[in-house]
Amino acid sequence: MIPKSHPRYTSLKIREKIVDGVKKGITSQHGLIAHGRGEAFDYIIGEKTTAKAKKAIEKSAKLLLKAKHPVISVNGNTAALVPREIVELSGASGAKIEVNIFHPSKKREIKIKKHLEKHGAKEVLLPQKSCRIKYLESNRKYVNKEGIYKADVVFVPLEDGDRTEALRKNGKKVIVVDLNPLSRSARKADIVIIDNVVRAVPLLIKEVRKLK
Ligand code: PTJ
Repeated sequence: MIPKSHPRYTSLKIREKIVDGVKKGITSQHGLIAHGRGEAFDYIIGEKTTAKAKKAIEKSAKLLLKAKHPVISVNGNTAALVPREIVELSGASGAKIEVNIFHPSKKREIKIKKHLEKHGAKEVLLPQKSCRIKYLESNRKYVNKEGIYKADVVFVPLEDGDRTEALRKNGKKVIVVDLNPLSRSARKADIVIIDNVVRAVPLLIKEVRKLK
């Protein structure tokens, strides 16, 4: 139990969600390392949403609402940190939810899907081996025909490397949430929100609802 009086209470509670995600088989062990990196950047920005991030959130809400086939891409870390919020964002924006993970595991994909359903998702798409996007070698190339494959806008909360670039080469607009402004995802996105997903996604839901 973390005492509420602990000066790092919020940060430690978020960390606990990731550890829980690993225990449940939703988050990969690599997700713990990724989270640590994010924490370090969050510490530097004062663990607050910056004015620049707020502007990016406003632009993202507009882009999501303008899209014909928006999709929210969910990995093991996002599923552990903001499952209910992902479902809410999907409901508010009309974006589909699709599981897309870097470290291949059919079992984990299904666990993420069930976890999101437990939090209210009606439909969660899974990647299909028969359907892939171009310009990508990793497991992230497998997508769902009704989801990322035909999406015009993809919302990508925190992930590794080169997929943002590949998605763009496949003709999609990409919104990224990443605490590291130097990451490939952050640099290659159409819109980048430099913020923690635990703060950015609730603000994005609010903005989408306001615009609607
Ligand atoms: O579930 P999988 O198999 O798809 O794996 C997911 C991870 C995140 C493990 C995988 O994509 C990975 O290894 O990512 P990286 O290369 O460690 O990059 C993760 C990025 O997310 C880094 O730039 C971190 O700074 C950033 N990050 C971590 N936690 C957060 C974050 N950005 C926003 N909010 C966070 N909570």
